[in-house]
Parts: sequence; structure tokens; C-alpha cells
Amino acid sequence: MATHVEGLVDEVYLPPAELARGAHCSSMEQYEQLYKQSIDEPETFWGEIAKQFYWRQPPTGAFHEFNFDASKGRIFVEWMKGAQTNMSYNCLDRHVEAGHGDQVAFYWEGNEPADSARLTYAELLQRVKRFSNALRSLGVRRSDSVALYMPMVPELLVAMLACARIGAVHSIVFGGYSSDALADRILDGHCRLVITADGVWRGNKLIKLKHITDHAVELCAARGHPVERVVVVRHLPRLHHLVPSVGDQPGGSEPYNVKTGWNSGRDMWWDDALEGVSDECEPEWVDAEHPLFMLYTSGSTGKPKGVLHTTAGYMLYVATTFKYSFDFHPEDVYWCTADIGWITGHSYVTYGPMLNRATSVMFEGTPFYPTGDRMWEVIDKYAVSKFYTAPTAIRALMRLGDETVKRHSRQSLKVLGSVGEPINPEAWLWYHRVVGDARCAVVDTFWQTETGGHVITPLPGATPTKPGSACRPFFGVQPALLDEQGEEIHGPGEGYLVFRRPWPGIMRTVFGNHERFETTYFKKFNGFYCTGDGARRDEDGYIWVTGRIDDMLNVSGHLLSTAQIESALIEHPDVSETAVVAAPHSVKGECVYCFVTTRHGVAWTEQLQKQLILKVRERIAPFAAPDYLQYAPGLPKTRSGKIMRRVLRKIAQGDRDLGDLSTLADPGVIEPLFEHRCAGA
Ligand code: 6R9
Repeated sequence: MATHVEGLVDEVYLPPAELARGAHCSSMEQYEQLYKQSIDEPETFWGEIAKQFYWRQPPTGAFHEFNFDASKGRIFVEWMKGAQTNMSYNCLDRHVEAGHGDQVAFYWEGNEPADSARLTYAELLQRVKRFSNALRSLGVRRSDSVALYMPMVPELLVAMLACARIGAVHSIVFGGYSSDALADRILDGHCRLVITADGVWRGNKLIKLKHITDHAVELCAARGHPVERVVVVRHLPRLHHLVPSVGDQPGGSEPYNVKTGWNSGRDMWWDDALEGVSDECEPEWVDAEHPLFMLYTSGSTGKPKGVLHTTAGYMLYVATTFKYSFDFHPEDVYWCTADIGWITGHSYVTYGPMLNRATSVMFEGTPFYPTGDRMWEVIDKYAVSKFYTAPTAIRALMRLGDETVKRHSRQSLKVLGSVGEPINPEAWLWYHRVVGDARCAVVDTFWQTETGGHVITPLPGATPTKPGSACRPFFGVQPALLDEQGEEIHGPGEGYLVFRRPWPGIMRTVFGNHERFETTYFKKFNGFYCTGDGARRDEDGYIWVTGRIDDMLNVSGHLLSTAQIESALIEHPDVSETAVVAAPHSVKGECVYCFVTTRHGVAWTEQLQKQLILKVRERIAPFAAPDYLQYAPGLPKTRSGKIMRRVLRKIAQGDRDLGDLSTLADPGVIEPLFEHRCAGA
């Protein structure tokens, strides 16, 4: 990493004066005041915010109830129970009825710069109503779950809002996952309907979504779960094919025939599903605690968890965090580069911006296609003022040099957001000085799929920022740091990052497994929600999230569990044991480093390594593929047989300072592991 910025890292960056002047929160005094009210009087604080939304019925009982202490019974969180509302009504009808139907909701920017479209709030509402009726006519009812395996196209927005409109629960699976991973999620979520597309170009690569879905549906059938319907968006033919024909890959000769494997009793084009449906669609009025969506996240056991979010609390929370963290104003053009398949896309591409009636950019492509200028071109094309991306993208773009950025104006930019993993100070400073010309606020937003929205973040018009720190808690959020014994660390110090009480956007359960919800998040420390991250608090009360302290890896902002990768590797008949650890990576943040012990007599060949990589790609996703595979004649274990991952992490980094080895059963395993270490890691 560059060292020329040393010294600046300790500096504090004040909110840009111009931004602070008109900001929703424009000083730390105001922040403290609002924060205090959110903690002392949550009902008044959130009750005031609730007034901007449409409620069919007000809450019937307490505005807010919860139990956060597993020793006192079942964990639960409720906001505004008994109130009735509808998310799609609040995202769409509310704005159209107020006369804003002609406002652009989304500028859609395709993978090819020549492909673009715009969608107003009124158009989107009309499409959502029609597709809601299509879903109903396909038999989807309130509380049914629907799987969405789609590219970043307008139909994805339409599908998710249509589910919300009819009270169905969407379960979006990121379009980069394999058929195995998709099948696991369809099964676990009991989805009988899957919405997908023929395919999508990501840069130069064609992803055959329909074929992947077909395979996933077969896997589900083999496991006793019939998927009744697959609705397919016809996306590829409407694109400008500057990319070499609809061939397989650039230079590939096989044309991609989406109709191969078409099952006419099951598969249906999106447009055909809309045939003859009505333009009118009364929303399903649902309870405040009615499920809105589930979204799978990696679990430390290896089995993904369906994180379940409900309606009202999530609505209050994503709307408010969006408004304050980006200091959103009606004249803004906002762009979040995340795929909707991740929580960042759910909360800050779809729901947060739409609840605030924002005009956003929705981007199908990648930062590097057709060139590494793409981000800056798009920013100038739409005059983006609020930009939100991930540290891994920032680091990759930083490598292309300052010139690539500087030859574009970027005058419209005001706030630069970061999310997904800890941002290293060098990348933070580059983002601030080069991308933002030192005149924009950088907001490093810490949160999780489970938290629904930002929980620790600066506010751009108020918070003096420090490069690498997510700064202070959002309204309603009370963080604490605990040591291994669960004792609270007051003042400066480092420990487990936990939260003392719920805010409206926190997850409510793990779909179909409430017990797992309680054990994963609440049983480690009674009375606290445990994030699984470590953090440090400095003298100013600023929080510095240091990263996962459980068996989780964060590769380019995507969470993966070591167990999940290990179980894919161990399926190979030549493998007897494996251990996967995170190793530092200059662009991805962390990468996947695997130790593999082969069965007796099996050679460690290149072919075997290729097969192992393929296994992981098939079982999980290409982005989970091991970066390093090292042969391990033996693994370091404690006398009770536990693999000592902390030692393996050091070996992966080539660090000989292994710490306390008194519990190591066989010290003889260490030296050979250093000998077989992968070069370059
Ligand atoms: C939103 C999202 C959650 C994990 C989280 C932490 C890491 C996210 C961060 C950050 C440091 C930030 N993380 N944002 N770490 N600073 N600003 O990414 O959700 O995919 O569930 O990942 O990501 O480790 O626990 P999710």
C-alpha cells in the first residue's frame, strides 16, 4: 500500500461547510440532541418519523416491545404492531398521489454504455400493479415466498415491489451464485415460484441465468421440492450487442439458446405472464410485523441463514438512515453501485431511496467495462451527487491511477459512501482527495444484512471524520464493547462489538429457525445482539470496526464462512482434511487461503487443485473460489482435536510469530506447513 499518505491518517476531516449549511443534521450538537431523544424516547422519536408514511391503521398496542435477553425467554422485537400499511404503497402510490408521478425514479444504465432507460414513479407504479396481478394470477398469495434470481434490470425492482404489494415475501438470490447455492435457498425458503432472466452480460461475460435456474430447479425436484413456476425476463434480445453477438464468450462460437430445456408447463416469459392483466391493483394491507423479505447470509456452520425483515420497522429505519447518512435532498441524483442481490441493494438501491422519493441510478455493469473510466463517466452522465460503493472497488480503481479519475469532471459529487468491509485509511484518503477533490464528505457506513440499515456511520453535514473509522452510532443504536468474559469495556478499548437494544430495522428471526437466530446473535452475551465483528473505541468515542472475529471471511465485501468452503472441498474423494482461513489481499480486502490434506498416497497435482477450485465454484459461487490452495501434510490441532486457525492464519501470511503454542498437540506439523506455503500470499 502507498505510504505517501502517512501522517494524514491521524487528521480529522471536518464536514464540508457548504454541505453542513443545508444539512438535515448540521452539527454534532444537533446530532447529540437527536441521538439522546432516540435513546430516551424512542416512541416519540420514531413516532414522529412514522408520520411521513401512510398507515391504513394506527398501531393497536405498544409502539415498541422487545426482549433482548435470552435468559429471560424468547427473543423478539416488534415495532408498531397492529398498524397496517404496505411497503409498495409507501414507495410508489404515496408519491404519485402527491403529484410526483413524472419524477424519474431510476436512470437505468446497462452493461453497454449504449443501453439505458429511465423510469418515472408513475411508470414504475403501473408496472408494479400489473405484475402484482400477474403474480396473483399465478397463485401467489400473502405470506408466500418467491425467489428472485435476476440481473440488475428494472424488472427486479418491479418484482420485489410487486411481492411487497401483495404481501408475498421476496427472497433474492444474487445472480453470481451457482445452481447449488440457488437450490439451497429455494428449498430453505419454500419458494414455489422463481423469477429469473434469460441471461445477463457482466462486462464481457455472459451469465446464463436461465440455465443455472433450470439446474437449480432440477436439484430442488430431486430433493422433493417441486418449483411450480419459473417466470423469465427476456433481457438479452433488447440489448445493444456491442459485445460480440449473443455468442457464448467473446470469441466463443456456441450461440446461447435460452429455449434449451424450456419446460412449457413450468416456464413462462415475463411478458406472457402480463398478458391480459388489469392495470388496477389494491395493495394487500399487512401488519407492521408482516415479513417483507428474507435474504440469505453466510452462517458460521456453513449453512446460510435466511435473515428475515418485516415491514414497518424496516421502512422507518431504511428511510431515515438514507435521509441522514447521505444527507439526501430532493435535487440529488443518487447512485449506489451495489447489486440488489445483497442487503446494500435492498436497503439503499430500492427501499431507502424510493421511500424518500429519490432519483437514482441503477447500474447493470461493472466498474471496469468497457474501461476503468466507467464509474466516473456514469457520475458525469447523470450528474450524480451522492455516490455509494465498496472499498474493494475503491482499491481496484485506485490502482488505475489518479489520471483515470481526473479526466472526468465529478463536479456534481457531494457525498461519497463506503460499505461492506473496513476501509483502509489509504483507500479512504484516495476516495476523499482524488475522487472527491477534497471537497466531499466521506461516509464509512458500518452495518450488516441483519441490521437492515446503517448502525454506525458519520452524518455528512455534522460528523468530523477520521479515515478508517465508521465514527458514531446512528439514532436509536446503542453499541457496546465486551471482553471475552462479557464484561463491558468503558471508554477507549477493544472488544466484541455488540448492541444493547433493538432499533426498528433489526432482523426479526432466521426464516424457519428462530432457535438459530437466538443462538447465533443473542446467546454469546445475554442482553446483547452480537455482531460477530471486533471493534475499537478511541478517546473521542469513535468506533473503528476491525473485522470479523468469528469464522467468517470478507472477500470483496462478500461474507463467506470458512465451514462452507471447507465442506465443498472435503467432498472431493482425494481430500481427507481441510482448513480455510482469510489472508490479507490488497484489492479484495481478504482472500480465501485453503490448507488441504490429501488421502494417503494421493499426489498434490495441478489437476487436483483445479478440481478443488471447480468444486467451490459449483457449490457456492465463482467469487468464493480459493485464491490459494496449499498442501498440508498435517494440520495444527489442540489436544482436544480442534484445528488452530489462528496459527494457520499466521502461516498463510508467512508470519513466524505464532504466539502461544502450548496447546498444540504435535509441534512437528508446523515446519512442513511453512515449507509448502503458497508463494505470493
Ligand atoms: C452491509 C453489509 C456484514 C459484515 C459486517 C462487517 C463488514 C460492512 C463495514 C464492515 C467495517 C464497514 N462490514 N460494512 N466492516 N466497516 N463500513 O456489508 O452486510 O454482507 O451482511 O456484511 O461486513 O464485518 O459484519 P453483510
